[in-house]
Amino acid sequence: SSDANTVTLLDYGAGNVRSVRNAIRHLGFGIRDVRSPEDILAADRLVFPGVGAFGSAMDVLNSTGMADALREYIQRDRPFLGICLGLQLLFDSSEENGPVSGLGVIPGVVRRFDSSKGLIVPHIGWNALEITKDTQLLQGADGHHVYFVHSYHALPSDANRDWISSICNYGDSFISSISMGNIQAVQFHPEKSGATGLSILKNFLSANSSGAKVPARRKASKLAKRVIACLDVRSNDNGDLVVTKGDQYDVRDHTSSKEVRNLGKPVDLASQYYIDGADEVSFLNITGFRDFPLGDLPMLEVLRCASEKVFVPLTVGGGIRDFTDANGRYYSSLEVASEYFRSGADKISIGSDAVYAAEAFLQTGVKTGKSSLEQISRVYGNQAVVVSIDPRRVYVNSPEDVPFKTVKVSSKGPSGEEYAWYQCTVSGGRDSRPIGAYELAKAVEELGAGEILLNCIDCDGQGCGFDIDLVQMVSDAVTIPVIASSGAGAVEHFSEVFEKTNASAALAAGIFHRKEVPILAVKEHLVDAGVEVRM
Ligand code: 1PR
Repeated sequence: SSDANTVTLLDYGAGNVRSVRNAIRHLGFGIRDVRSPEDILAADRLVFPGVGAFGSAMDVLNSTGMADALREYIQRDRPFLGICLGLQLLFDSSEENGPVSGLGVIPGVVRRFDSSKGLIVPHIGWNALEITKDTQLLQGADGHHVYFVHSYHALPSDANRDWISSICNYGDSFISSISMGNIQAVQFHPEKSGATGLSILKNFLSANSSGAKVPARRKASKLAKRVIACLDVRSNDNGDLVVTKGDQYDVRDHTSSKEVRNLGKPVDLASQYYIDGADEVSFLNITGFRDFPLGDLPMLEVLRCASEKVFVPLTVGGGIRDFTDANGRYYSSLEVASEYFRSGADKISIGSDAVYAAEAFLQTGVKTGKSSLEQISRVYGNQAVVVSIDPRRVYVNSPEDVPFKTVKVSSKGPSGEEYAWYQCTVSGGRDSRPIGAYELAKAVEELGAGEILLNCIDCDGQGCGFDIDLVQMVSDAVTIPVIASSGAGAVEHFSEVFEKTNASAALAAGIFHRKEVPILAVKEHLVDAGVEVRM
C-alpha cells in the first residue's frame, strides 16, 4: 500500500462524504476505503471526515474496533487529517448527546455554541483564521476565509494549547485546527472552502517533511456575510431540465408562446458561479411538488455533476416530503433527502412540507418527530436542513386585524395601509395557508431547521431590492441563520439588507443569470461598504 497518489478514507457510513471524495479526486489522488481496523493501520495517509452526531459516531467507531485502530495510528504519528467532527472526536468528550467520551487523544471538551445571548447557531459560513502555529497544512490559508458549519466546538485550554494551530472567534474563541507532528485536524471544511480549501487539502495529500511552513498569525475575521446564487430548475416544454427565472413566481414568457424561460443549463451555471466567487449554490426543483422526486433522476444527475466541479456548499430543494408513488410504494422524505445527500448535496431545503409541519405543530403544540423536517434534521443534523419560505405580503390597517405578526411597513399599501403580514404559501405560491412567515420561522426553528431561506413572492424577479421589513422581522425572530432572497437588482441592495437586518446571507438569481451584475461586483461593493465577505 505505498502508492503515493492514494489516500485512505475513513467513511463510517453516517452521511455524505461525497464532497470530500470529489475534492480528493479533483486534486488527482485516488481513494482507498477503510473496511476494517487493519485498513486504518495499513494506511499511508488517512483522511477522516466526521459526519453525523458525536455519540453515534463514537458508537460505530467503538463497536467496529476502529476507535482503537485510530488511537494506535495516531499514537504512531502517521499522517492523519480529521475534518469537522473528525477534529472533535479526537478530544476527551463532547456535550453533544452526552457527555460522551471521544477518542481522548487531545485533552479538552467539545461544547455547543451558546445561542442564549442571541448568537446565531449553527455557525454557518466563512471566517478567516488566526494561525497560532507554523504548519505546512495551513500554507496559503493566511488571511483567506474557510467554510464552517457546526453547532459544537472544541474549547482551547492550557491543557491542549500545544495542539492548537489556529483559532477562530464565534461568540467565543474556539479551536479551528490542531497540528502535532503528522496529526492534523480542522473544524472547517476544506472540501467546501473553494480554492483555499483545495490548497489546504493538497498540502496534506502531497505533504513532505521539507515543505515550507506558513508563519503564524493574523487576526481571525468576523463571520463573513454570504452571497448565494440560486438556480430555479424545472423541465421546459421540450422536457429539458433548464434553469428558469420567474417574475413573482411566474416563469413563463409573456409572449404568446408562454414558454418556460430558459436561462441556461444547471451544471454549467453552477460551475460558472463557483468560479465567479459564489459562497454557495442552491438548486430549487420548483415543480418538485408535482413530480416524484426519486424518479427525478435528472436532478440527482445535476447534483452529481455539479458536486464534481463546485467546491462550495450545495443546497437542493423541491419535493422533499413523504410520498406514495403510482405503484403504491411508499417513500419517506428521509429516503428522498438521503438520495440528495448521496448525490452531493450538503443541505436540503424543504418548502411546502415544512409549512404543513409548522401548522400542525402550532395547532397541537406537540412535536410528533414524524415530519420530514424533524426526521431529516435528527439524522443529518439541523445544519443540513434549510426551510424555504414563500410568503406574500398582505396589507392591513392595524395589527389587530389579523392573528399574525405584522410589521409597520416602510411604504404604505395601495389603500394607505400602514401594516402588513406575510402569508405563507405552498406549491410554489399556488396555495395560500393560514400562517405567517414570522410564525412559520419560529415553529420550524423549534422543529429542527438549521437555516431559513426567506423568499418574498412580491419582490421575486422585480429587481427593486429585498423586502427589508420582512427580512428584519424574521431575522430578529430566530437564532438560526436567515438567507434574504428575492428582489436583488443592484449591488446596493446587498449592502442595504446587511446593514438594516440580521440576515446572514443574501441570495439572488435573475441578476446573475442575465449577467447584469457579476458576483465579484457584489463582493467588491460589500467590501467598500465595510461588510466582511470572502473574496
Ligand atoms: O415546496 O418543498 O417542493 O419546494 C419548492 C421550492 O421551489 C421552494 O423552495 C420554492 O421557493 C421554490 N419555488 C417554487 N416555485 C417557484 C417559482 O418561482 N415559480 N422558486 C419557486 C422560488 C424564489 C427564489 C428566487 C429568488 C431570487 N424562487 O428561488 O431565486 O426569489 O430571485 P431574484 O433574485 O431573481 O429576485 P417544495
